[in-house]
Amino acid sequence: MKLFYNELHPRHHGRNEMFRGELVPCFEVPARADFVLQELNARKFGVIESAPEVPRAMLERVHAARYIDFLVGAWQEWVALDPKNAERDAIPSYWPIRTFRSDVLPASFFARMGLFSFDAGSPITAGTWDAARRGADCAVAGARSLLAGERGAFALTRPPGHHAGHDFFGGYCFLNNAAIAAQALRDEGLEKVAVLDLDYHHGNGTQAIFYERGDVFFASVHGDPHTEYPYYLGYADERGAGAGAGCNLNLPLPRGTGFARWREAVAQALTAVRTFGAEALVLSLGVDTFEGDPISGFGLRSDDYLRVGEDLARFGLPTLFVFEGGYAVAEVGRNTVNVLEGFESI
Ligand code: SP5
Ligand code: ZN
Repeated sequence: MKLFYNELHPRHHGRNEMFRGELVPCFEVPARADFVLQELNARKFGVIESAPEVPRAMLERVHAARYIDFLVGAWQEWVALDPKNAERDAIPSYWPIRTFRSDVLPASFFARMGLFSFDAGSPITAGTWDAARRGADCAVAGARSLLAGERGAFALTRPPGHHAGHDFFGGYCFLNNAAIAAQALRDEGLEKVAVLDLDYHHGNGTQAIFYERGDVFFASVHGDPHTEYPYYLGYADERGAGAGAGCNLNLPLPRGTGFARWREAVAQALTAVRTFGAEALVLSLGVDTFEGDPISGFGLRSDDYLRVGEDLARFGLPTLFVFEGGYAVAEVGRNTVNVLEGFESI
Protein backbone atom coordinates (compact mmCIF):
# COMPACT_ATOMS: atom_id res chain seq x y z
CA MET A 1 0.00 0.00 0.00
CA LYS A 2 1.22 3.47 -0.93
CA LEU A 3 1.51 5.80 2.06
CA PHE A 4 1.44 9.58 1.78
CA TYR A 5 2.16 11.59 4.90
CA ASN A 6 1.50 15.29 5.40
CA GLU A 7 4.71 16.39 7.07
CA LEU A 8 3.30 19.91 7.53
CA HIS A 9 0.36 18.72 9.66
CA PRO A 10 1.82 20.01 12.97
CA ARG A 11 1.57 23.57 11.65
CA HIS A 12 -2.14 23.31 12.41
CA HIS A 13 -2.35 23.19 16.17
CA GLY A 14 -5.47 24.75 17.59
CA ARG A 15 -5.37 25.62 21.26
CA ASN A 16 -9.05 25.77 22.14
CA GLU A 17 -12.44 25.03 20.66
CA MET A 18 -15.84 26.23 21.78
CA PHE A 19 -17.61 23.25 23.31
CA ARG A 20 -20.87 23.51 25.26
CA GLY A 21 -20.38 27.17 26.01
CA GLU A 22 -16.77 27.12 27.07
CA LEU A 23 -13.35 27.04 25.49
CA VAL A 24 -11.80 23.62 26.02
CA PRO A 25 -8.51 22.17 24.71
CA CYS A 26 -8.87 21.03 21.09
CA PHE A 27 -9.71 17.36 20.53
CA GLU A 28 -8.11 17.47 17.07
CA VAL A 29 -4.40 17.61 17.97
CA PRO A 30 -1.12 16.96 16.09
CA ALA A 31 -0.38 13.91 18.26
CA ARG A 32 -3.19 12.07 16.44
CA ALA A 33 -1.25 11.86 13.19
CA ASP A 34 2.04 11.38 15.04
CA PHE A 35 0.66 8.22 16.67
CA VAL A 36 -0.56 6.85 13.35
CA LEU A 37 2.84 7.48 11.76
CA GLN A 38 4.55 5.83 14.72
CA GLU A 39 2.33 2.78 14.39
CA LEU A 40 2.97 2.50 10.63
CA ASN A 41 6.68 2.55 11.33
CA ALA A 42 6.49 0.16 14.29
CA ARG A 43 4.63 -2.40 12.17
CA LYS A 44 7.01 -1.80 9.24
CA PHE A 45 4.02 -1.05 7.13
CA GLY A 46 5.84 0.39 4.15
CA VAL A 47 7.77 3.32 2.78
CA ILE A 48 6.23 6.70 3.44
CA GLU A 49 6.33 8.91 0.38
CA SER A 50 6.17 12.64 0.07
CA ALA A 51 3.45 13.91 -2.25
CA PRO A 52 4.19 16.30 -5.13
CA GLU A 53 2.50 19.70 -4.85
CA VAL A 54 -0.71 20.04 -6.84
CA PRO A 55 -1.77 23.31 -8.48
CA ARG A 56 -4.41 25.46 -6.81
CA ALA A 57 -6.69 24.75 -9.79
CA MET A 58 -7.18 21.24 -8.38
CA LEU A 59 -8.51 22.67 -5.12
CA GLU A 60 -10.83 24.92 -7.10
CA ARG A 61 -12.45 21.87 -8.69
CA VAL A 62 -14.06 21.40 -5.25
CA HIS A 63 -13.71 24.70 -3.35
CA ALA A 64 -14.76 28.28 -4.18
CA ALA A 65 -11.94 30.66 -5.15
CA ARG A 66 -13.10 33.31 -2.65
CA TYR A 67 -13.09 30.70 0.13
CA ILE A 68 -9.54 29.62 -0.74
CA ASP A 69 -8.48 33.29 -0.85
CA PHE A 70 -9.93 33.73 2.64
CA LEU A 71 -8.08 30.71 4.05
CA VAL A 72 -4.78 31.74 2.45
CA GLY A 73 -4.85 35.18 4.09
CA ALA A 74 -6.82 34.47 7.26
CA TRP A 75 -4.00 34.28 9.78
CA GLN A 76 -2.29 37.44 8.49
CA GLU A 77 -5.58 39.32 8.62
CA TRP A 78 -6.24 38.09 12.14
CA VAL A 79 -2.83 39.20 13.43
CA ALA A 80 -3.08 42.52 11.57
CA LEU A 81 -6.20 43.33 13.62
CA ASP A 82 -4.19 43.16 16.84
CA PRO A 83 -0.61 41.93 17.31
CA LYS A 84 -1.75 40.13 20.48
CA ASN A 85 -3.89 37.91 18.26
CA ALA A 86 -0.69 36.03 17.38
CA GLU A 87 -1.11 34.39 20.80
CA ARG A 88 -4.70 33.24 20.26
CA ASP A 89 -6.60 31.26 17.66
CA ALA A 90 -9.16 32.81 15.34
CA ILE A 91 -12.65 31.47 16.10
CA PRO A 92 -15.85 32.76 14.47
CA SER A 93 -18.83 33.98 16.45
CA TYR A 94 -21.25 35.41 13.85
CA TRP A 95 -22.98 33.51 11.08
CA PRO A 96 -25.22 34.59 8.18
CA ILE A 97 -28.08 32.22 8.91
CA ARG A 98 -31.35 32.32 6.92
CA THR A 99 -32.50 35.78 5.72
CA PHE A 100 -28.94 37.19 5.81
CA ARG A 101 -26.93 37.71 2.64
CA SER A 102 -24.08 35.47 1.61
CA ASP A 103 -23.35 37.07 -1.77
CA VAL A 104 -21.71 40.12 -0.17
CA LEU A 105 -18.11 39.67 0.95
CA PRO A 106 -17.87 41.91 4.01
CA ALA A 107 -14.71 43.91 4.71
CA SER A 108 -14.75 42.74 8.34
CA PHE A 109 -12.56 39.70 8.94
CA PHE A 110 -14.96 38.44 11.65
CA ALA A 111 -17.85 38.67 9.25
CA ARG A 112 -16.00 36.74 6.57
CA MET A 113 -14.89 34.11 9.09
CA GLY A 114 -18.57 33.48 9.85
CA LEU A 115 -19.56 33.55 6.18
CA PHE A 116 -17.08 30.74 5.50
CA SER A 117 -17.78 28.49 8.51
CA PHE A 118 -20.53 26.68 10.39
CA ASP A 119 -19.19 26.17 13.90
CA ALA A 120 -16.94 27.63 16.60
CA GLY A 121 -15.04 24.41 17.10
CA SER A 122 -12.54 24.78 14.28
CA PRO A 123 -9.90 27.36 15.20
CA ILE A 124 -7.66 28.88 12.53
CA THR A 125 -4.01 28.97 13.65
CA ALA A 126 -0.81 30.34 12.13
CA GLY A 127 -0.17 27.25 10.02
CA THR A 128 -3.70 26.04 9.32
CA TRP A 129 -3.49 26.88 5.64
CA ASP A 130 -0.04 25.28 5.17
CA ALA A 131 -1.21 22.08 6.82
CA ALA A 132 -4.56 21.89 5.02
CA ARG A 133 -3.03 22.73 1.65
CA ARG A 134 -0.41 20.00 1.99
CA GLY A 135 -3.14 17.51 2.88
CA ALA A 136 -4.71 18.01 -0.53
CA ASP A 137 -1.37 17.09 -2.10
CA CYS A 138 -1.38 13.82 -0.16
CA ALA A 139 -4.97 13.01 -1.12
CA VAL A 140 -4.29 13.64 -4.81
CA ALA A 141 -1.06 11.63 -4.71
CA GLY A 142 -3.02 8.74 -3.21
CA ALA A 143 -5.70 9.03 -5.90
CA ARG A 144 -3.07 9.02 -8.62
CA SER A 145 -1.43 5.92 -7.22
CA LEU A 146 -4.75 4.10 -7.67
CA LEU A 147 -4.91 5.30 -11.29
CA ALA A 148 -1.41 3.89 -11.70
CA GLY A 149 -2.65 0.47 -10.58
CA GLU A 150 -2.23 0.28 -6.79
CA ARG A 151 -5.06 -1.51 -4.99
CA GLY A 152 -4.66 0.56 -1.84
CA ALA A 153 -3.26 3.90 -0.68
CA PHE A 154 -3.40 5.91 2.53
CA ALA A 155 -3.29 9.68 2.89
CA LEU A 156 -2.20 10.39 6.46
CA THR A 157 -3.09 14.00 6.98
CA ARG A 158 -4.68 16.46 9.34
CA PRO A 159 -6.62 18.69 9.74
CA PRO A 160 -9.34 16.31 8.54
CA GLY A 161 -11.61 17.19 5.62
CA HIS A 162 -15.07 15.63 5.40
CA HIS A 163 -17.01 18.44 7.11
CA ALA A 164 -15.53 21.12 4.82
CA GLY A 165 -17.87 22.15 2.02
CA HIS A 166 -17.51 24.03 -1.25
CA ASP A 167 -17.02 27.30 0.62
CA PHE A 168 -16.94 26.63 4.34
CA PHE A 169 -14.88 25.14 7.15
CA GLY A 170 -16.13 23.47 10.34
CA GLY A 171 -15.87 20.24 12.30
CA TYR A 172 -12.06 20.68 12.43
CA CYS A 173 -11.99 20.56 8.59
CA PHE A 174 -10.81 23.19 6.07
CA LEU A 175 -10.16 21.49 2.72
CA ASN A 176 -12.15 18.40 1.82
CA ASN A 177 -9.33 15.94 1.09
CA ALA A 178 -11.65 13.05 0.20
CA ALA A 179 -13.67 15.19 -2.21
CA ILE A 180 -10.52 16.58 -3.83
CA ALA A 181 -9.25 13.01 -4.28
CA ALA A 182 -12.57 11.79 -5.72
CA GLN A 183 -12.62 14.72 -8.14
CA ALA A 184 -9.03 13.98 -9.18
CA LEU A 185 -10.04 10.38 -9.92
CA ARG A 186 -12.85 11.68 -12.13
CA ASP A 187 -10.72 14.28 -13.88
CA GLU A 188 -7.88 11.89 -14.54
CA GLY A 189 -9.61 8.88 -15.98
CA LEU A 190 -12.50 7.28 -14.08
CA GLU A 191 -16.17 7.64 -15.00
CA LYS A 192 -17.69 6.65 -11.66
CA VAL A 193 -16.23 7.05 -8.19
CA ALA A 194 -17.65 6.46 -4.71
CA VAL A 195 -16.84 8.02 -1.36
CA LEU A 196 -17.65 5.87 1.66
CA ASP A 197 -17.50 7.81 4.91
CA LEU A 198 -17.00 5.70 8.05
CA ASP A 199 -16.19 8.54 10.46
CA TYR A 200 -18.57 8.71 13.44
CA HIS A 201 -19.82 12.08 12.23
CA HIS A 202 -21.76 12.54 9.00
CA GLY A 203 -19.56 13.90 6.20
CA ASN A 204 -21.81 16.84 5.46
CA GLY A 205 -19.19 18.63 3.36
CA THR A 206 -18.56 15.70 1.05
CA GLN A 207 -22.27 15.00 0.71
CA ALA A 208 -23.04 18.61 -0.19
CA ILE A 209 -20.19 18.84 -2.71
CA PHE A 210 -21.48 15.85 -4.68
CA TYR A 211 -25.21 16.04 -3.91
CA GLU A 212 -26.30 16.93 -7.43
CA ARG A 213 -23.69 14.82 -9.18
CA GLY A 214 -24.44 11.51 -10.87
CA ASP A 215 -20.76 10.57 -11.24
CA VAL A 216 -19.75 10.46 -7.57
CA PHE A 217 -21.72 8.30 -5.15
CA PHE A 218 -21.60 9.27 -1.47
CA ALA A 219 -22.43 6.78 1.27
CA SER A 220 -22.05 7.33 5.01
CA VAL A 221 -22.57 5.32 8.20
CA HIS A 222 -22.66 7.66 11.18
CA GLY A 223 -24.22 8.73 14.44
CA ASP A 224 -27.85 9.80 14.02
CA PRO A 225 -27.83 13.57 13.44
CA HIS A 226 -30.97 13.92 15.54
CA THR A 227 -28.57 13.71 18.51
CA GLU A 228 -25.06 13.76 17.02
CA TYR A 229 -22.88 16.40 15.35
CA PRO A 230 -23.23 17.88 12.70
CA TYR A 231 -26.98 17.74 13.49
CA TYR A 232 -28.32 19.51 10.41
CA LEU A 233 -27.44 16.97 7.71
CA GLY A 234 -26.99 13.22 7.45
CA TYR A 235 -30.60 11.99 7.59
CA ALA A 236 -31.73 8.88 5.73
CA ASP A 237 -34.09 10.76 3.41
CA GLU A 238 -31.21 12.67 1.76
CA ARG A 239 -30.90 10.67 -1.46
CA GLY A 240 -29.29 13.20 -3.84
CA ALA A 241 -30.89 15.67 -6.23
CA GLY A 242 -31.00 16.49 -9.93
CA ALA A 243 -28.44 14.44 -11.83
CA GLY A 244 -27.39 13.05 -8.42
CA ALA A 245 -30.83 11.68 -7.49
CA GLY A 246 -30.27 8.27 -5.91
CA CYS A 247 -26.50 8.82 -5.60
CA ASN A 248 -26.44 9.62 -1.89
CA LEU A 249 -26.99 7.12 0.90
CA ASN A 250 -27.07 7.95 4.60
CA LEU A 251 -27.26 5.19 7.19
CA PRO A 252 -27.57 6.92 10.56
CA LEU A 253 -27.31 4.70 13.64
CA PRO A 254 -28.16 5.47 17.25
CA ARG A 255 -25.58 6.29 19.91
CA GLY A 256 -24.45 3.08 21.53
CA THR A 257 -24.41 1.04 18.30
CA GLY A 258 -21.88 -1.82 18.45
CA PHE A 259 -19.74 -3.47 15.80
CA ALA A 260 -22.18 -6.15 14.55
CA ARG A 261 -24.94 -3.67 13.64
CA TRP A 262 -22.45 -1.10 12.32
CA ARG A 263 -20.79 -3.72 10.10
CA GLU A 264 -24.17 -4.63 8.58
CA ALA A 265 -24.74 -0.99 7.70
CA VAL A 266 -21.31 -0.78 6.08
CA ALA A 267 -22.14 -3.91 4.05
CA GLN A 268 -25.38 -2.24 2.94
CA ALA A 269 -23.45 0.87 1.89
CA LEU A 270 -20.98 -1.26 -0.06
CA THR A 271 -23.81 -3.03 -1.86
CA ALA A 272 -25.10 0.36 -2.98
CA VAL A 273 -21.61 1.37 -4.15
CA ARG A 274 -21.46 -1.85 -6.20
CA THR A 275 -24.88 -1.25 -7.75
CA PHE A 276 -23.82 2.28 -8.67
CA GLY A 277 -20.86 0.86 -10.56
CA ALA A 278 -17.98 2.76 -8.96
CA GLU A 279 -14.52 2.04 -10.35
CA ALA A 280 -12.66 3.23 -7.26
CA LEU A 281 -13.44 3.96 -3.62
CA VAL A 282 -12.35 6.90 -1.49
CA LEU A 283 -12.71 5.87 2.14
CA SER A 284 -13.08 8.66 4.69
CA LEU A 285 -11.41 6.86 7.57
CA GLY A 286 -12.40 8.27 10.91
CA VAL A 287 -11.79 5.98 13.85
CA ASP A 288 -13.97 7.98 16.23
CA THR A 289 -16.30 4.95 16.04
CA PHE A 290 -13.99 3.47 18.71
CA GLU A 291 -15.61 2.63 22.06
CA GLY A 292 -13.11 4.86 23.86
CA ASP A 293 -13.62 7.97 21.76
CA PRO A 294 -14.20 10.99 24.00
CA ILE A 295 -16.73 12.80 21.76
CA SER A 296 -18.51 9.93 20.00
CA GLY A 297 -20.90 7.10 20.82
CA PHE A 298 -20.30 3.86 18.92
CA GLY A 299 -18.72 0.77 20.43
CA LEU A 300 -16.07 -0.55 18.03
CA ARG A 301 -13.08 -2.29 19.63
CA SER A 302 -9.54 -2.26 18.27
CA ASP A 303 -9.74 -5.77 16.74
CA ASP A 304 -12.92 -4.83 14.91
CA TYR A 305 -10.91 -2.49 12.72
CA LEU A 306 -9.02 -5.49 11.30
CA ARG A 307 -12.37 -6.89 10.15
CA VAL A 308 -13.28 -3.54 8.57
CA GLY A 309 -10.09 -3.62 6.50
CA GLU A 310 -10.74 -7.23 5.48
CA ASP A 311 -14.31 -6.42 4.41
CA LEU A 312 -13.05 -3.51 2.29
CA ALA A 313 -10.36 -5.66 0.67
CA ARG A 314 -12.90 -8.38 -0.15
CA PHE A 315 -15.09 -5.72 -1.72
CA GLY A 316 -12.32 -5.43 -4.25
CA LEU A 317 -12.25 -1.84 -5.53
CA PRO A 318 -9.02 0.18 -5.60
CA THR A 319 -9.29 2.08 -2.32
CA LEU A 320 -7.82 5.33 -1.11
CA PHE A 321 -8.00 5.69 2.68
CA VAL A 322 -8.10 9.31 3.82
CA PHE A 323 -7.55 10.00 7.52
CA GLU A 324 -10.43 11.87 9.17
CA GLY A 325 -11.49 11.86 12.86
CA GLY A 326 -10.59 9.76 15.91
CA TYR A 327 -9.90 11.41 19.26
CA ALA A 328 -8.90 8.58 21.59
CA VAL A 329 -5.38 9.76 20.88
CA ALA A 330 -3.44 6.90 22.48
CA GLU A 331 -5.38 4.30 20.46
CA VAL A 332 -5.80 6.17 17.18
CA GLY A 333 -2.64 4.67 15.67
CA ARG A 334 -3.55 1.09 16.56
CA ASN A 335 -7.11 1.43 15.29
CA THR A 336 -6.22 3.17 12.04
CA VAL A 337 -3.38 0.85 11.12
CA ASN A 338 -5.56 -2.15 12.00
CA VAL A 339 -7.88 -1.15 9.13
CA LEU A 340 -4.93 -0.93 6.74
CA GLU A 341 -3.45 -4.20 8.00
CA GLY A 342 -6.79 -5.98 7.57
CA PHE A 343 -6.99 -4.61 4.03
CA GLU A 344 -3.46 -5.82 3.22
CA SER A 345 -4.08 -9.27 4.70
CA ILE A 346 -6.62 -10.28 2.03
C1 SP5 B 1 -13.53 15.20 11.61
C2 SP5 B 1 -14.38 15.09 12.83
O1 SP5 B 1 -14.48 14.02 13.42
N1 SP5 B 1 -14.97 16.22 13.30
C3 SP5 B 1 -15.81 16.19 14.42
C4 SP5 B 1 -16.15 17.54 14.94
C5 SP5 B 1 -17.00 17.47 16.18
N2 SP5 B 1 -17.04 18.69 16.88
C6 SP5 B 1 -18.08 18.88 17.82
C7 SP5 B 1 -18.13 17.79 18.84
C8 SP5 B 1 -19.41 17.84 19.66
C9 SP5 B 1 -19.65 16.50 20.29
N3 SP5 B 1 -20.62 16.51 21.34
C10 SP5 B 1 -20.75 15.23 21.97
C11 SP5 B 1 -20.77 15.22 23.47
C12 SP5 B 1 -19.72 14.29 24.01
N4 SP5 B 1 -20.03 13.76 25.32
ZN1 ZN C 1 -15.71 12.47 13.31
